[in-house]
This record gives sequence, C-alpha cells and structure tokens, in this order.
Amino acid sequence: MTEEEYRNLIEPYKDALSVMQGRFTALGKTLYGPGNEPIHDVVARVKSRESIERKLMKRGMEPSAENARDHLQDIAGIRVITYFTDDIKALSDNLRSQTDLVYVRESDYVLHPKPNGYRSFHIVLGVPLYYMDAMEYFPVEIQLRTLTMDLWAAMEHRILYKKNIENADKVAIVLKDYANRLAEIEDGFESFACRNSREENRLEDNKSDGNGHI
Ligand code: 0O2
Repeated sequence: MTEEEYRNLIEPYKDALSVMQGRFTALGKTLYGPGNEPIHDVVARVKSRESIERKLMKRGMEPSAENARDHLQDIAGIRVITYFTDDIKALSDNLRSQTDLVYVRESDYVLHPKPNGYRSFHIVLGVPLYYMDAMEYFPVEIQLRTLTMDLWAAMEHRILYKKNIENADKVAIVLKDYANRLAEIEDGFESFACRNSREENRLEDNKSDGNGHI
C-alpha cells in the first residue's frame, strides 16, 4: 500500500481512538469516585504501515488497505493500565454495558494466562463514527492490564516477543519465573486494595447515624 493509502486507511481509526480515550477519561473519574482512580495510564496507537503489511502477508493476504480494513481488528489499539485486577473487571463490565459500542470479541489472559506468563485482558469493540450522511463502526482493540502485568509484558516484548534471540528457551524460563513472582507481588498489592475499601466502608458507617441517615 502506498503512503497515501496508509494515511487514508488510518484516519477513521485515529478518530475511533479519540472517542475511546474520552470514554476512559470519563470512566476513570467516575467509576469509583474521587480519590479512587482505577486508571494509571492510557496509551493509544495506530498500527504502523509495516506492521499491518507484515500481519497481512503472514496470513497469506495481499498487503492492501482494503484487506487491512476487512481483516484486521487491531489497527487501532488502546492500552489501559490499571492499579488493581478488580479494576480490569469493573472497566470491561462497564464497556460492555455502553450500548452504542458493538461487542466483537475478548480474550481473558488474566483468568487464563498464556503459557509464557503473559497476562492481560483484551476486548475488541466496534466504535461508531458519524459522518455527514452515514455511520460506520471501526474496531478498536483494548488491552486492560495492571501496572504489574504491564511491567512484565513491556519487558518481555522488548527482550523476547517475536524475536530471534540466542538462548530463547532459557530466557523464556527466566521470564516465566519473573511472571510468577510478579503475580505473587500483585496478590500482595491486592490485599491493600481490600483494606482500602474496607476502611472506606468503615468510615462511611461511622458517618451514618445508625438509621441509615448521614
Ligand atoms: P505488537 O508488537 O504489540 O503489535 P491478533 O494477532 O491480534 O490478530 P489475537 O488472538 O487477538 O490475534 O492476538 P493476541 O494473542 O490477543 O495478541 C494481541 C496483542 O497482545 C499483541 O499484538 C501484543 O501486543 C499483545 N500480546 C499477546 N501475547 C503477548 C505476549 O506473549 N507477550 C507480549 N509482550 N505481548 C503479547 P501483536 O500485534 O502480536 O504485537
């Protein structure tokens, strides 16, 4: 595909990403209320031309803009980094209940980590874009993961993912061990999440006059 075809292809996907970034800003502020932000960071990207072409060719397709539009669901990608694992469920439940978004598919690598140790929750949603005389859905792949999961995924992506390196098997074993240890650390962080919410409930109870009135 030419550079111009690529630029025309990605334009609506950039708009779909802007829509979703706005949704996450609103959700972050309102999901649990002030002081309990579930989202640490949101990163959005459109797939590069080289990456789109590589993926299509790997699937035995001509690397055209038309094939990209018809067959790829991750041209627009957004990564949402949360603090706690529960935040992932709360956010994905909320997204599924936003009736203008079309549910396409999801992969739960938090409940079912990949054998290499990768953990993340992926959901693809169709985002409506309104034009002068038409409305069209564009898929956005949303990856929801905690800071701890993101640390491992970013390092593994940098060191090993889709790379031909020496001693790949040995490195994979070490990274799997790190994944297990980080999952343990994450469990430790989760216990503080429970304590915080219990503490808040206790404070709320103390504010009440015992008859359910504040
Ligand atoms: P990149 O370099 O991040 O763009 P798909 O390949 O998307 O058509 P599927 O089943 O949705 O099919 O793929 P999957 O396995 O859900 O992976 C989608 C994305 O998740 C990947 O995109 C990675 O960003 C991330 N991912 C999946 N598995 C791993 C992993 O083992 N390690 C790391 N670090 N990231 C992973 P791309 O396009 O493969 O790569």
